[in-house]
Amino acid sequence: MTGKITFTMIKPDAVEANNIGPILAMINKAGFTIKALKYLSLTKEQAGQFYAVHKERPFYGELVDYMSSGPLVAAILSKDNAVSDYRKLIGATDPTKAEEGTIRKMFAKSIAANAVHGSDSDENAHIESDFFFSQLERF
Ligand code: IDP
Ligand code: MG
Repeated sequence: MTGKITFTMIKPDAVEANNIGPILAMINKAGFTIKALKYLSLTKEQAGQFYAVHKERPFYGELVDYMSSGPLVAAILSKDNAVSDYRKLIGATDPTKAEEGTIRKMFAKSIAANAVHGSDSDENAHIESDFFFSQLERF
């Protein structure tokens, strides 16, 4: 069995559009269990730290501004093959390329404001979960 957890955020655009509930419902319906959950906003510095791997990419400044622009929901999700199954559920980074029925196809506004984050590897799922949650906050 590979990777039982993944990390997600419901990004500020989806929170603003009142889509926290519908997105969490899709996550549960797809068989993921919520192991940790919080509602918070990031400072620019925290958003920059979270996305530090993208520092050299041209959209980094825009991404940091956007991810610190309003509250978001952070969560740890559990399921067999959590990382790859969740990437399938959210769809492509660019919502115009995301498949029908995916979270990004349904809820994303643009390639930057694309509704949700999903970890890209088991290693990053753990690093990202540790960025947001202590052991006391996981069930
Ligand atoms: P992912 O979220 O699908 O893993 P990444 O390539 O890791 O995509 O990019 C991280 C985030 O950066 C994306 O979710 C999106 O919010 C933003 N992003 C990616 N590519 C672009 C772009 O070309 N323009 C603006 N923002 C982008
Ligand atoms: Mg990524």
